[in-house]
Amino acid sequence: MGVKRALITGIRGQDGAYLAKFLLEKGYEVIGGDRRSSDGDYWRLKALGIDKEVKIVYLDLLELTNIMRVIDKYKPDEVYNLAAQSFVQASFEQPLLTSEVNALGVLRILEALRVFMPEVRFYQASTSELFGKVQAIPQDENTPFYPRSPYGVSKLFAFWITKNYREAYGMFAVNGILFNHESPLRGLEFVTRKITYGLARIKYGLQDKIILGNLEAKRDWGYAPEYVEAMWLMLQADTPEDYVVATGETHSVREFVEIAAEVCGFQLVWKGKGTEERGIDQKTGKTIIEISSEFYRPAEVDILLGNPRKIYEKLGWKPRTSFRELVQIMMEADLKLVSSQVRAHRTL
Ligand code: NAP
Ligand code: F7E
Repeated sequence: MGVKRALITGIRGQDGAYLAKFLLEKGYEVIGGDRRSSDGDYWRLKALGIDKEVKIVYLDLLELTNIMRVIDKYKPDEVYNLAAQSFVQASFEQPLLTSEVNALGVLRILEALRVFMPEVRFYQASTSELFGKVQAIPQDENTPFYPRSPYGVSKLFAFWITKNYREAYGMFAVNGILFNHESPLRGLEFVTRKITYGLARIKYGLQDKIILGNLEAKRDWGYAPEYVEAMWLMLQADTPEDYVVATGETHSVREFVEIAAEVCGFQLVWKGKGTEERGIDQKTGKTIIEISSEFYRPAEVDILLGNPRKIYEKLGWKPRTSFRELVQIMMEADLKLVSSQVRAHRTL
């Protein structure tokens, strides 16, 4: 068999970059679908040193004819649909756009594949947000869904339409139900990166504090480069099935802040309650964390905790990075990044 060709939608995102690197290392030819934007900087691909190796094509999930042309032209062996409006908070402000991209966008791809390449292997980026107001702890492949945001609801449609195309047309179409996964390439608006980048900037005197929302929310946080490997394994399996991908541990936003602050060298103490609570650095007496209702969600997902037993038993995947190591990796990367930004600014 010749070189395998993979099409990754959402190539500019965190997972797009890590998956592209992983597949290139496996000898794949990687086609990266990118919705056009005025900003041509593929910073994540550059950070991984693969910006020259990925063939970028315009691919917007809102445009069926665009999807059809790309699939017909490149005829990929595997399609990884990672493109999405992926920020839960924004989905409350842009529910229609979120649904157009995350729900109907998936159907557009599946229809194009059904017409041009029904033999393709298709991966859909499903999410632990499907469990939302959780009906069981921990959550596995049999736990009923109860999404709590327009994002979660849009992904519910995507989950079922993927399963439906598998059952109705015999397509190799699978859902990876991935719990939160983070890295130094995470977008700055997600809470983990907001904390590590914000603390690094405080450390270097570039900002005074970080303003957060609900510190009690708990998530099952894993390390993104390991999660893209799980996506690939699902498409190499003998039969198309859906899998939960998680660490099997849950931690609060508060714990994330505390470990990140410690790695950064702050001595964090908490004072007050609710939106009046403050995180103070004991060494300087300065407030470095504040709380604002602006960052609370209209409907919150209080706790996510996944059970990855099925993927371990059937495909041999398991997480390798602990929660503390993840926070440390992200905090150290942001300290390095901000330090280089400060140096670059000084030499201007
Ligand atoms: P991400 O960093 O937000 O990347 C998503 C990418 O989708 C972005 O590059 C974005 O383009 C692109 N996109 C948005 N609208 C599009 C459209 N209309 N057409 C084509 N591309 C579009 O997200 P991620 O963290 O890598 O996550 C990858 C996928 O996994 C997403 O589907 C997400 O919902 C899902 N997921 C993520 C997690 C997680 O913890 N990271 C967990 C479960 C599931 P721009 O760069 O131009 O904005
Ligand atoms: O929020 C709380 C917030 O925005 C995590 C996406 O990749 O994972 C991600 O969705 C928690 C929530 O991620 C702030 O209320 C507190 O409880 O980092 P997040 P998310 O909503 O879990 C899932 C699996 C996906 O599929 C999504 O695509 O942190 N929180 N204070 C805050 N969150 C943010 N963003 N900002 C705060 O200031």
